[in-house]
Amino acid sequence: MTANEYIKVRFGRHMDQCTNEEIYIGLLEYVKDKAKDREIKGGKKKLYYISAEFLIGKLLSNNLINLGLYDEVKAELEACGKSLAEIEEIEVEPSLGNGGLGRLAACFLDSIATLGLNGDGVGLAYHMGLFKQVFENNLQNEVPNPWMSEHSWMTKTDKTYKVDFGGFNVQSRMYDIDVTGYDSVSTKLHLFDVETVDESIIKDGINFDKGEFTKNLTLFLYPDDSDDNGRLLRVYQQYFMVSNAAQLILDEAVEKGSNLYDLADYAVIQINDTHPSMVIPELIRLLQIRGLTMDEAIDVVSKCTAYTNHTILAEALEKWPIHFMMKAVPQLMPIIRELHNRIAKKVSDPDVAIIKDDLVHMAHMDIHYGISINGVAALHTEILKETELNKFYKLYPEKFNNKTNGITFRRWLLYCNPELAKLIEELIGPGFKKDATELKKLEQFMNDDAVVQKFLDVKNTRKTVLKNYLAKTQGIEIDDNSVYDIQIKRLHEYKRQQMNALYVINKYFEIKEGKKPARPITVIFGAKAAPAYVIAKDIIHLILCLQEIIAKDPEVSPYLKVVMVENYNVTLAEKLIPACDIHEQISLASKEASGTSNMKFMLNGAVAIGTMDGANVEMHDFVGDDNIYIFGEDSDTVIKRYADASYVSRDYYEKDANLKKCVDFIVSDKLMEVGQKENLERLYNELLNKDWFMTFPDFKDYCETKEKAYKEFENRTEWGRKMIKNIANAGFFSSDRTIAQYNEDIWKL
Ligand code: 26Q
Repeated sequence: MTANEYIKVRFGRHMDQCTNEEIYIGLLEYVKDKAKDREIKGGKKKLYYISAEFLIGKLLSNNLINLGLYDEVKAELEACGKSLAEIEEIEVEPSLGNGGLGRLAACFLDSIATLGLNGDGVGLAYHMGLFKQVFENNLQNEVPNPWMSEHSWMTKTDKTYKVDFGGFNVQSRMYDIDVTGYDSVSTKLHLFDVETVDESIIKDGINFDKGEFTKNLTLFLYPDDSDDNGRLLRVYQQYFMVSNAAQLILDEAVEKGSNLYDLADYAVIQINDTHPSMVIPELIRLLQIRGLTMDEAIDVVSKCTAYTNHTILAEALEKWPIHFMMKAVPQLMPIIRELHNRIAKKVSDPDVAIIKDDLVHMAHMDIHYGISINGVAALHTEILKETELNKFYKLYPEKFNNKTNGITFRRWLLYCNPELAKLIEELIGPGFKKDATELKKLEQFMNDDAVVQKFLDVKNTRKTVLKNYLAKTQGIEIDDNSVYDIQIKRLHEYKRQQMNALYVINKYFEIKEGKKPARPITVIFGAKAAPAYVIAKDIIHLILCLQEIIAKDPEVSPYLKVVMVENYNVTLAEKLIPACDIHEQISLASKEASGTSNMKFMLNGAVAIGTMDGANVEMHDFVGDDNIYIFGEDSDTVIKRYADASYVSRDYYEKDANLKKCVDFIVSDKLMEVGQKENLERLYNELLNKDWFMTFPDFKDYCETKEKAYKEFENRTEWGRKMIKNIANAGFFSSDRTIAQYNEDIWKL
């Protein structure tokens, strides 16, 4: 049945007689039906990828592509005067993630299904995704971001579980989203909700009664990847997630014939950061209830779980106070103490203990009792082994391994940049869609100027698409003849958006002094800050103030434009990335575990300016010095600076007149005209007295490197070659490769 026929049966009318809403609903149901036909038959062993975040993005087009229906449906729509783009606008993006970790989980699900692996995702059905960001008076405001509706990709199942907390219990229900593999099977994302959830307790903005757990448990995704507000509620959420997961895992294993002693033959669990770590004690608890001894249960569970670390920021490693755990999940504490005691008997060093200073160290539990611990880029894994987790590495060298992140090329090339995908297919055939390493064949065209021009043409097309999109959706005018320089990621000091802002100030002064750039520059930011992360919000304020001042200044505005897009999300990323010329990957070396937007930009023919951090290091290995702009201190230098506490930001400020001028501008009268004194002064003082993420030592090199990049951008043909070099070497960063490695080394499905 075609989509048209389906819609006719569903609404009793031909597509051209239906509203866009009806067509959307019709297509959604049509796709769900098709996905069902492809459900994986399921082998004995199954992967459970448990994650507090799945940043899946809109699903209609993605599913159409993966099911091979995209062209057909697009044509059917066009035949009756409709466009798929219009229909897509009706779909609301479910923002069930903060950033990289959540989007990675979504890319992984796509690749798991595409490779035909027997693996499902397990997470939570947050009613409000991450907050919606609204700008007012150059400040970020947060408002609720509901996404669930009657017609949804989520299907209600009849699976319900009881989850016990200290003093009360709740009933859960499982909702499923089909995950369609590309030209392959479909698997599932299982999202659990509490039956008693109550949206009416949300009051003014994103506030609600934090004490009413049975009503608020699944209302919000935690918007904090940096501060520790609402921590107790987070423990409740995490336990709710893993108790459901554990019950599901045991049910499914038993159904397939497991006697529970052989659970490891039926289930492998990937723990995405420490948010699901309580699955270990919870499984042990449930196995004991089902008749195993503590010894037996620990032995069984120790063969089933693997942990992925996504951060080396010590403050982001989860440690829960015992009194929290006793209040929320008292039934787990005897088990956690037992797990702790067994280790303490063997290893006396308190640094590797599970319980220390009345805190439960989630990562420590994962490492002692799991089969694998991996970092997410080569440098990150090395740093874990050599510094952060060195003592664990010495205990269990065989458990440590690297799995460099990846992205799904279906969403981040075929869908978001069809013009580029088409050009690539014309040049090297369609093989790259299934085997990303075939992109390497593009290198043979690097010296063919006619082909190079075609890549430049595609980029220009996408720059115009972005220009029109921003005009229509955000009321922002940009010049598509300018160079698009883009930094999009969560707002965090270690990612150093503040350094990019200082660069903008530097450029503003240059233009004021008569040094005009060869071509106008458009600096685009997209970032949400955690609502309680004060300095992050001050940085947004600074950027928005700069945007206003520069736009209003006729001397500067023809040459420089700053744009902070509102409510940056997956949908916006899909428009920004194909249009980008230069992307900013400027984290302080050693701090960004991997980064994944860097891979998306590379695949879309943008050139990075970046530090030797995260996966940038591997990108540099592939493309060489001429095709990526590397600057700044390396991770060894940075790690040493922290170790000897030798960094004093004020010294740099006082020695470098240009830097001083830029920093002082933050608290200048000019900025105070449009900004808030309190915010700007706080940021200024933070930089001057702390600058914990060391923007000052890298600033000069950063400015010079950007000048070099802008200059080389003017040699259009040479730049086109750099673009091709990047695209041709992006194959390694396909999540199909990453997932194949997880399976080969860890899951063994
Ligand atoms: C922890 C405790 C309490 C509240 C919130 C959190 C929390 C929430 C989200 C901690 C961390 C996160 C998200 C982390 C994250 O997105 N990390 C990114 O993961 C990517 C995928 O591996 C990497 O590419 C990025 O480098 C890394 O920053």
